[in-house]
Amino acid sequence: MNPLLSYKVYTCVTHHLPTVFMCVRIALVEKQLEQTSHLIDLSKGEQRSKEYLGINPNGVVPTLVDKGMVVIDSTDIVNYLDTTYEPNSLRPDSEAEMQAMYDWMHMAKDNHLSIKTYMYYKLGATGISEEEPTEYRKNQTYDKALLAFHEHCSTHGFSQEDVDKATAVLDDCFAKMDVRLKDHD
Ligand SMILES: N[C@@H](CCC(=O)N[C@@H](CS)C(=O)NCC(=O)O)C(=O)O
Repeated sequence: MNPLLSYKVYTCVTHHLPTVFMCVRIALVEKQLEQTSHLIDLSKGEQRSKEYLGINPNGVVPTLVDKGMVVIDSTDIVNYLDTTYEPNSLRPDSEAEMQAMYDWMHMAKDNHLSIKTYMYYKLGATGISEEEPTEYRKNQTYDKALLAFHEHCSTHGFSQEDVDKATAVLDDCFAKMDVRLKDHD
């Protein structure tokens, strides 16, 4: 059995707390759930180890392992926690607001590669090293767009045009957030 299946939440060692983990952490606290964190060192590429790819085929954090159930992607983790555990529902009451909640969650998922493009460019990150792509390509069979992102990043890097496109997606998202937050606390 993959030894990582005995832990609970996989997060990462960074100098900042990634938003993808922050929302999972907030959900865990709201749902009054204990957690055991296991740190994955992104700077050492631990997220692409064979064992970690065995529980999260995308090779990213966070991952939740709950009673043998593996959930990947922060939005699905939050949704799983909220629908599985009773106290303090995180969901709105009306159908319309529920739909809006899912639209925001899907947008967060859809914007992921734009956020990554922007971050990698700004941080000058190279992602996968020259030796890694073959293994990663063999093991990461789940998210083709993410695979293409890493391959593009390790072979060409990002151009100003790539970053401008990513920035436009994020600007659009922030503009929608401004509208939504205008009349809400
Ligand atoms: N859509 C994913 C994104 C996860 C993600 O990209 N996590 C970053 C940390 S902020 C990561 O693991 N990066 C490592 C890498 O790209 O190799 C989620 O919401 O869980």
